[in-house]
Amino acid sequence: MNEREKFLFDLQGFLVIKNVLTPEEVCKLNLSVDKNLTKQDEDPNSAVGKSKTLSGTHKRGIFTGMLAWQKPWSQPFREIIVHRKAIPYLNEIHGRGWRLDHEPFILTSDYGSEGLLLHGATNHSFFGAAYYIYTNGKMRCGMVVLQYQLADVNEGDGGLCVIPGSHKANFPCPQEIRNWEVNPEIVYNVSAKAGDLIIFNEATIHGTLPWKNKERERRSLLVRYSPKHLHYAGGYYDVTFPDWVDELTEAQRSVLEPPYIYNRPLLENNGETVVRPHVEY
Ligand SMILES: O=C(O)CCC(=O)C(=O)O
Repeated sequence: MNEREKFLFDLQGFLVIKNVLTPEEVCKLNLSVDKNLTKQDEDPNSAVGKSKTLSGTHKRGIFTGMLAWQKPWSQPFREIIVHRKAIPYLNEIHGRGWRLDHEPFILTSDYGSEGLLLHGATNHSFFGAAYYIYTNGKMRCGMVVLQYQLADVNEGDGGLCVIPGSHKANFPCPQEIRNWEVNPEIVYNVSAKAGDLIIFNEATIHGTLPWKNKERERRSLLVRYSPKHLHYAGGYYDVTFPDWVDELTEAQRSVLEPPYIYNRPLLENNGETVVRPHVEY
């Protein structure tokens, strides 16, 4: 993570990193999805409350369970849970030791798909699972989201939106803003190309805007990580099961470890797995 990226992530609570995935990696991921289209569900977590501006004609779509899909379709998703280019970012913002918080999922939208109310812990009251602190020259976060775009998103298409800087906000976010009904100018629809990676903090106010692009559907892969001592959402894979854990690399298994500190396998920036005799932060 270079100085420019550190400045931007600290300032905005999110960061766009161009071309993290090669066109071949994007192709492989998309092919796996295309071969499993029948597994797409309506997203049960989609919620627009009373917001008229976030509503749509139907719910957004979701794919889950990709790590356990039939081979070879699971393989690109297994590779992505420890992507070499993502490791240095996670080491910088979580410090030494971090874990896959729960299973990756893919959000999809087509024309008319509804959005999702804006949400995020901010700095309003300390929430030990989603936070942002800067101390002794280091950033530290609760759960963060790595969103790999598998299709282009132009500003105005809809999809992921954020309120830049809101991870440091001290006052509660008014409901009208969470509904995207007033001050839409402070809400940024994050544009990115297929292969780009967006990292955002769960403390940053974010949500989903209704999908407006008639020609292209949304396809975003979300992989969420927490620091080594923390677990946010239900449904994490324990490294002691299921069976397919044996098929993973040492590095991939290390991020499925449950939350704990002592003698934890840690990932070096070069992808090597190490266990240190002392606790590292
Ligand atoms: O990428 C998006 O559309 C927002 C995802 C999100 O906030 C969520 O699913 O909780």
